[in-house]
Amino acid sequence: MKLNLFKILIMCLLFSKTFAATYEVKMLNKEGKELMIFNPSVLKINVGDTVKFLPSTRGHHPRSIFIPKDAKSWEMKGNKEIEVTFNKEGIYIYDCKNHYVMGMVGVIQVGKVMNLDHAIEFSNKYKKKVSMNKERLSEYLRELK
Ligand SMILES: [Cu+2]
Repeated sequence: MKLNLFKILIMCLLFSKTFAATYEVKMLNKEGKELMIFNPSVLKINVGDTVKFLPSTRGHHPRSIFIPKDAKSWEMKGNKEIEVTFNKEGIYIYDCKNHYVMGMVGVIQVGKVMNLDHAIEFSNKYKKKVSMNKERLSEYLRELK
């Protein structure tokens, strides 16, 4: 009996490693009153989780623009959905290459918040390039912690 419990415990430990979650982010022209938006635009995930960027409507082009030190950047190719696995903890900011001027931006927090000061600094410079929904990124970053 004891041995069985031990086996079960080991199995649980092994499986918990392989049970990384997959999330989906939609790229939308319109959602309610909001135009050119990612949904969800703020995502909190664990290290090792994957995010699929779905081309729900055509013409969007997500790409990372701010990532933690030693993390990998990403960019969508063509109109195909992309899957990104996040192995480094911290805040990631991405936007849509075609609609960033309209404030099409998103935030992913992987594990603990580690680089919030840098992210805010980045956001303050970034919003100079944005003409619509200028405050979106700052608002998104305020949701972290
Ligand atoms: Cu777009």
